[in-house]
Amino acid sequence: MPRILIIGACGQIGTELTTELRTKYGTNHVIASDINTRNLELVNSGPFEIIDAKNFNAIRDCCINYNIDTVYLMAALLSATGEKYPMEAWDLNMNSLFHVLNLAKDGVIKHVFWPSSIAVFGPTTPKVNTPQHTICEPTTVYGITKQVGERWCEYYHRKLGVDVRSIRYPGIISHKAMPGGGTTDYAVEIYHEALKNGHYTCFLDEHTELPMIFMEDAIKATIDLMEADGNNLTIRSSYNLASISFTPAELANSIKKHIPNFSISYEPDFRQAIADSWPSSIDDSVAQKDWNWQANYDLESMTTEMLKQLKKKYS
Ligand code: AKB
Repeated sequence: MPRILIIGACGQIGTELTTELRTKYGTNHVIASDINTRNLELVNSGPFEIIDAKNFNAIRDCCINYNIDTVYLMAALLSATGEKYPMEAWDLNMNSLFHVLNLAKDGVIKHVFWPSSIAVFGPTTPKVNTPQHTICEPTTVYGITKQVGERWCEYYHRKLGVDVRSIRYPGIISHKAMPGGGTTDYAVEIYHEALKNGHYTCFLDEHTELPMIFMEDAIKATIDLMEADGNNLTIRSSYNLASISFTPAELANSIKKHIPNFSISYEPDFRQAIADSWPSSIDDSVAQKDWNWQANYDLESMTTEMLKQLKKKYS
C-alpha cells in the first residue's frame, strides 16, 4: 500500500485526486497539503498539513514524519496567472519540482507524479493531432516551466534512476473545485454561469478549438499511469493525453440542449493569444500503447454530468 503526499491538494485537480486516492488506499495513507486551508471540506476530510511547495525542508519533514513513498506535486501557477507574475511562476513551478525530484534522488521518497500540460506546445507545433515527439517552442512562462520541467524529469530518470511519471494535461473540466488562472478555465465557468445567469461572456472567441478532458477521466489517467508497470513506460518526460476537443461555440450548443435559453457572447482578452498558440487536438497513441489509456467521456456525456452535479450545488 503506497503512502502518499499530495502537494497542492486544495486546487482543482488536488481536491478530487485526494478523494479518489483515499477511497483507493485508505484515508490515513494519503496526506493532503496546501499553502493554506482554503478548501475546508478537504482539510477536514483526513490528514492535512500546511506546506509551501517552495519550502524544501517542509516537504522533506512531512515525507519523513509520515513515512511517505509517493508524492503528487500538484501546486503550480497556470498559464494566465504566469503571464501576470512570470518570476513567481518560474519560482514556484521549478523549485517545487526540484525539491521533490531531489527527495526521490536521495531516497527519501520512491515515486513522483508531476503534471505537465499542452502548454509545452507553441505556435510552431503541428496543431492537429499533435504528436508525442514534436516541436515544443512554448510562448508562455507557464509553458516554458513545463517544457523545462519535462527535460529535468527525463534527466532525473535516465541519469539518477528516479521514478517520475507525468501527463501533459489538456484543459480540465470539473464541478467540485474551481480552476484558477488558466486559459481553459472558460470551459468550467460557462457551466456555472449557464445555471446561475443563463448567459456567459467568453474570454476566447467562438472558433478556438482546444483539447479538454473531464476530471473523472483525468484522475483515472493519473492513477492508471502511477500504477502502470514502470518497465512498460517509454516516456519519462511527459505523456500526451487526449480526450475531447471542442470550441466555445460547440460547448455552448451542448449546454443549450439542456438549457434552451442559454446564450453566449464573446469578448476575447489576452488569453486568446495563449489559446491560439496551443494545439487543437492531441495524438495520445503512446499513452494508449504503454499503459492502455482510454477516455470515457465525450462532450455530451460530460455536459450532462456537469449540469447534473452543479444543479445540486445551486438548488
Ligand atoms: C491552463 O489553461 O493554463 C491549464 C493548462 C492547459 O495547463 N488548464
